[in-house]
Amino acid sequence: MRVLERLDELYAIGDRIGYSPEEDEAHRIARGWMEDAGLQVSVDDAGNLIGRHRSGGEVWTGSHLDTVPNGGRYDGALGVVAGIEAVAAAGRGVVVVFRDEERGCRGSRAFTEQPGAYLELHIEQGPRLADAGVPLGIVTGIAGVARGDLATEGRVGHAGTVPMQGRSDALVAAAELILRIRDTAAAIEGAVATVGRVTVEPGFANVIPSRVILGVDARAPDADRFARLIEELGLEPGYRLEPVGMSARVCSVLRAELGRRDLPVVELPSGAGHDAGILAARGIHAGMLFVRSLNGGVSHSPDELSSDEDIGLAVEVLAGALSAL
Ligand code: HGY
Ligand code: MN
Ligand code: MN
Repeated sequence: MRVLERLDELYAIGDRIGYSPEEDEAHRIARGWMEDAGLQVSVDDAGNLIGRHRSGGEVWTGSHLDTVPNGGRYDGALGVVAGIEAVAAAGRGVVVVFRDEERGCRGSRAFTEQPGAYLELHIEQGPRLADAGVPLGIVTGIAGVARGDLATEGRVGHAGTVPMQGRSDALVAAAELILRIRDTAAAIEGAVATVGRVTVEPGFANVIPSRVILGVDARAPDADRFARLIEELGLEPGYRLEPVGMSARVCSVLRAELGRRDLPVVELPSGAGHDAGILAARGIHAGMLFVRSLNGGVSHSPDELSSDEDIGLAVEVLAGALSAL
């Protein structure tokens, strides 16, 4: 299947950090695929790649081609490759490739067009569909995400001469804070919090740390729990996207498409952030179709996996839904 071959071609580039030469290379390849499909190609000021079917239509689809370091084969890329197929099959509509989704949806936040509707296919990146034994799912909403730093202070000193009693070690304090962050999120149903980055100053093994900065990612499925989590963490987010619902209109078209194929309808929230969330927050009718993750739902990892059969079905449902929208 051409979709799988194209996913392999993109994966072979390796890491594609936002606005890197590798992301540029992926956009160059995708541009060629759009042109081969007869789409009219343009690039906006943020570097988002747009392919318009010559028959017109304001129903958009797409995703992103950037990745996290050592990421998976499907995150983002599947929605782009499948989107090109689906717009070509539907004979109308637009496919967009947003820049730099992983570091804060920079491309979609700078995007200025007003699609009539937007539908993104994405791998689930979690275990829910596999646990339910179904290939596809309809996303009901996208969790709020807040990212920011929390710091601890200590008293710098010589690692060999300062007695353990009376030390003020910033990294020991950070270790205690990381456990408090974990417990705070665990106490709020559906909330998650992660410390993905630890910066130790001055960072030599023979110096008692004077300061530690923790990079925190905190998420929750609705506004109340999101606000509570941020407050209880004492986080001042440098990046904050509120929880957002998906379009009822797009969800009902997806339900109909699954029903037409006698497929079970499972609806689920997304813990991962997506470009669709940026558009939905702007009032655009945005929705998402998830395809089942295998391997326990692992993502942001080379072990990310979906089956060829599920992907083939997802492309079909996407094309049908774009036509129906
Ligand atoms: O971090 C996220 O939720 C997404 O993978 N960018
Ligand atoms: Mn993604
Ligand atoms: Mn991702």
